[in-house]
Amino acid sequence: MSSILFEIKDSVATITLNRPEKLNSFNREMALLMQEKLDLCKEDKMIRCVVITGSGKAFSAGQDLAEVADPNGPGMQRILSEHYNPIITRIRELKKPVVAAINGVAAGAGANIPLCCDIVVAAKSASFIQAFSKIGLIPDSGGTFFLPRLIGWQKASALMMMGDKITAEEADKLGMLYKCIDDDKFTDEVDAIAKKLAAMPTMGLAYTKKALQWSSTHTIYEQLQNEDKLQQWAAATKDFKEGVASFLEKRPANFIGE
Ligand code: LHQ
Repeated sequence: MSSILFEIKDSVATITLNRPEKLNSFNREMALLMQEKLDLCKEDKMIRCVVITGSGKAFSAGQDLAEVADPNGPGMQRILSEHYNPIITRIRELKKPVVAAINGVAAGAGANIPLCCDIVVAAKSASFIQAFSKIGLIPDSGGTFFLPRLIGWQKASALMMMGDKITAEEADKLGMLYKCIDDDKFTDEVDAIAKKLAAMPTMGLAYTKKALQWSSTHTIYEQLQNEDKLQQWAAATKDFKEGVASFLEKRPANFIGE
C-alpha cells in the first residue's frame, strides 16, 4: 500500500497520508510522494480544490523519529530542505484552495503543515501538539511563521515551549481552525466544503491567497497597491464576467476556473 493515497473526484483531489500504523508520520518516501502529488495538483487543470487528510486514527505524528535515528536515513540536514520545506512551498504556491481536514492527532510537522493550508477543519476528536520541544527541537514546517499570526505570539510561544496537547475545540477557540466538526458529520462536511470550493472562481481564490500572503510582508500602502494589481488580474478572468452576468441575469453562476 502506498504511503500517500491520491483520488480525484468532482474536481477535488484528496491526498491521504497513509502510514496508519505509524500514525502517518512522515518518512522520506512519504514526503517525496506528497510533493509529487502536489505537483500533479498544480498541473491538472481539472483539479480545482485539494484536500489533505490522514488515514486511520491520526492526521500525522510529524517526522518518523525512527528514520531520524536511522544511520542510513536521510539525516537531519536534508529533512527540512528536501522533505518539509518543499511541501509548505508547494501548498502556498498552489493557485488552488487547499483544505486540511484533520481527522485525528496532529503532532510536530503534522501539526504545522495544516497551518499553511487555506482552510483548516478538524473533527471534534482531533488534537494538536507542538511536539518539537519535547525532543529538543524547534518548531518547523512554517509553524513559527503561521502559528503566532493565527493565535498571537504569547499563545504560540507557550504552546511551542510547553508542548501541550490541545483539543480541536480549543484549537478552534484559539483561531487555528475554520471549523470544528462533530466526528459523525466530518467526512460529509469536508466533502461539501471541498465541492463548494471546486465550483468557485478558482483564479479569484488564488489571488485571494496571494493577497493574504503578501499582507504579512508589506506595509498598508504597498498592500493597497497589491490589492489593486490582484483585483485587475481577477477582473480579467472569465469567471469574473460570468459572476457579474449571472448576478444580473438572476441565475446560478457556472464558473470554469479560468
Ligand atoms: C511514531 C511516531 C513518530 C515514528 C507515533 N515517529 N513512530 C523536523 C526536522 C528533522 C527531524 C525531526 O523532525 C522534524 C519535524 C517533526 O515533526 S519533529 C516532531 C516529531 N513527532 C513527535 O515527536 C511526536 C511523537 N509521537 C507522539 O508524541 C505520540 O505518538 C502522539 C501524541 C502523536 C500520539 O500518541 P498516542 O495516540 O498515544 O500513540 P502512540 O504514541 O502509542 O503511537 C502509536 C504508534 O505510532 C507507536 O508505534 P508502536 O509500534 O509502538 O505501536 C508509535 O511509536 C508510533 N509513532 N509517532 N513521530
